[in-house]
Amino acid sequence: MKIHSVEFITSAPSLEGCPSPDWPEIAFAGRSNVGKSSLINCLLQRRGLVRTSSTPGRTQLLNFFAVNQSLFFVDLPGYGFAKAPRQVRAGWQPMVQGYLRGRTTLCGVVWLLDARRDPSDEDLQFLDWLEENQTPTIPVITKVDKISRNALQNRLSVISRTTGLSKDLFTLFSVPQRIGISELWELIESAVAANT
Ligand SMILES: Nc1nc2c(ncn2[C@@H]2O[C@H](COP(=O)(O)OP(=O)(O)OP(=O)(O)O)[C@@H](O)[C@H]2O)c(=O)[nH]1
Ligand SMILES: [Mg+2]
Repeated sequence: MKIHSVEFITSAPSLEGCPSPDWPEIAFAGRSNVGKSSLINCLLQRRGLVRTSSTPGRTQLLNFFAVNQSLFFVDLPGYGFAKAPRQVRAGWQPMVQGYLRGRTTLCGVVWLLDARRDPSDEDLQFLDWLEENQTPTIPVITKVDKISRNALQNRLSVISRTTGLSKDLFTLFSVPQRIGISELWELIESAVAANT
């Protein structure tokens, strides 16, 4: 995908606050700190576009970006941040579930897992929602630069077993090593094409 323009549009607190659904949309989800914002910056070749941080749980709204004036990218708030204020944690589920259920132009969710971690209960719960909603899901294992090739094969087996998703469905990704960018773009473009 050739990126001509990228623009931050808005941060929405709920489905009702989302921009008018004029374009197909791809959302990015995963536990807090998994690397959603970094991956979006990497796909869009804009280093500082989406705020990333080493402090988990900073992005607590639905953040909309316009890509080429024809596609929305949505950086969803991460789950599993135990230290977030209770109010924030309580608000997360209705916000994200409302969005997933109600956003008619949502073509797919890029779902990120950390190469070094076992999928958590929250990861599996989130995958259940995606499956219940029949939301096309693009699973990604990110931060693959953090472990050896052998370790990665083992992690892929564990992740595949716990999620019930076959190994070949996962796209391996690394921001610093720029692994997976064109593969992921292809999957995103297919998801958009299948839904428009
Ligand atoms: N080594 C390595 N580090 C990464 C990679 N992707 C992200 N990181 C780092 O992981 C940390 C968290 O990244 P973010 O992109 O802010 O994660 P996030 O999922 O947006 O986090 P929240 O917005 O808090 O939910 C940052 O320090 C990133 O630099 C990767 O592929 N490899
Ligand atoms: Mg983020």
